[in-house]
Amino acid sequence: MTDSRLAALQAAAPDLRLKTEPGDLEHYGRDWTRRWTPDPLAIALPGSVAEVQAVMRWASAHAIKVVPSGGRTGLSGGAVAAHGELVLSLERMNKPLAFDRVDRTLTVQAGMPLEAVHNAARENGLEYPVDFAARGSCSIGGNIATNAGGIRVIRYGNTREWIAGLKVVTADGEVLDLNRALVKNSSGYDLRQLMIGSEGTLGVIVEATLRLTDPPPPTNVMLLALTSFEGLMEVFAAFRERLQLEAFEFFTDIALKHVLAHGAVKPFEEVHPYYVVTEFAIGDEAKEAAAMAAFEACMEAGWVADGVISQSDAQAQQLWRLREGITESLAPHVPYKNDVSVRISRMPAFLKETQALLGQAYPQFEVVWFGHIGDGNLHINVLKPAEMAQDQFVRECEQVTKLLAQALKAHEGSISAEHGIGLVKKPYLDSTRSPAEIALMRGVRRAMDPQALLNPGKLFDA
Ligand code: 2HG
Ligand code: ZN
Repeated sequence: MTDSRLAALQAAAPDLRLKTEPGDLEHYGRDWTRRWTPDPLAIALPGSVAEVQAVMRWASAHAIKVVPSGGRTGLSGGAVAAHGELVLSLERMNKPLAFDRVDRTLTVQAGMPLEAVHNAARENGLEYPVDFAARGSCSIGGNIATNAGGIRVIRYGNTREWIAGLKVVTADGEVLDLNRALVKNSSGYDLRQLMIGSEGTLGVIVEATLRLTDPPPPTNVMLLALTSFEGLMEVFAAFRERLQLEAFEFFTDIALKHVLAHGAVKPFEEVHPYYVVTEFAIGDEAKEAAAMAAFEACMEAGWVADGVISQSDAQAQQLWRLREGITESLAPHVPYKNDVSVRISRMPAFLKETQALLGQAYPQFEVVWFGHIGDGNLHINVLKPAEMAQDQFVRECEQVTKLLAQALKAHEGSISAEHGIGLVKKPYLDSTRSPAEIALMRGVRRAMDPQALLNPGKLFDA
């Protein structure tokens, strides 16, 4: 370790683990976006809150920029370190700390993977209900920093709903213990909520107290083959009116083609243009009859051409794989990602307009549509043709994202439904937030991190 700044850090925190090998710099300096060349100063892997404090005190004293880092599964470049920053990885702080049966809370370190959080809750007979495909690799701290959504938002809401308390280390190394798991706390600004979704720009989340809920009811998973895009929201209405939906997700035939090529099991003999995976509570005859009634109503109306309902857990997982495997199956094509949302009531008009817009804009590209249609959230992935240079591809996609951002502004939607703004969507923040809002956000940032040390360049330029 030749850098005198790193020697000073090691002297301040003798047991702090630091890595500077090229392979480590590359591994920890990038996230799933893969667009930027990682170039961090070093990787710090603290084992305690005190070590995180030591890192931030040192960073403040030496004006070193710091990228807080979880599982780096983000898709917006929010965890990239490409300009000599110190990566502050919470990877070693990955343990459950306390369970409280009366409060129904689980306190965990921020580096705990989401799947381990699920398991810890279940070991105590309860459920942490936020869930998505990256569960095995992402960390709860990263989920909180981006207010992650996922496949069960329709039933349980976003991460924000489940955070009872947060422990945060500030830019200058203070510890804030926010809300302390209180149910009621009308004592001024809720700084806990401000931290949620702040993308590592206001503080380093080191611990979280999560609310837990009852285990989910028994459910069935149904896969529907749809005849038209227009019918999509009608099918959603037909199911939501009759059933307690746990999930309602959509994808196209192009998405199906890619997951099947990745080993998923073909659901129907015939090819259909659109598909829905829905999961809903069952358990009594009335609910089962309601599910059949919803299905039959959609068949009669001509919106649905075929359907299959899970007969076992294994089959339910097989059906879910068709939706959850999409991101992984597209990764080799280096997709340009859009993650947009509008109010559910605006979805039919927005879908129609966007489909026309993208049809004209991208005749030369393969465009994959999927997402959490029941939350008004669409993922639009544009695939890079193999022969096209990455730079040119991104430039062309950015032109189209500008048009998409204009459509979102008109429909009062959001350029980032659940992935965050990071670096990727920074140029379009003003399609979703007014100048007055952005000015206030900058003011908050200045108040909490006057030297702009934390996650520099993400969300907006400080
Ligand atoms: C999902 O819903 C994730 O599967 C990833 O949010 C979406 O890859 C994407 O664009
Ligand atoms: Zn998603």
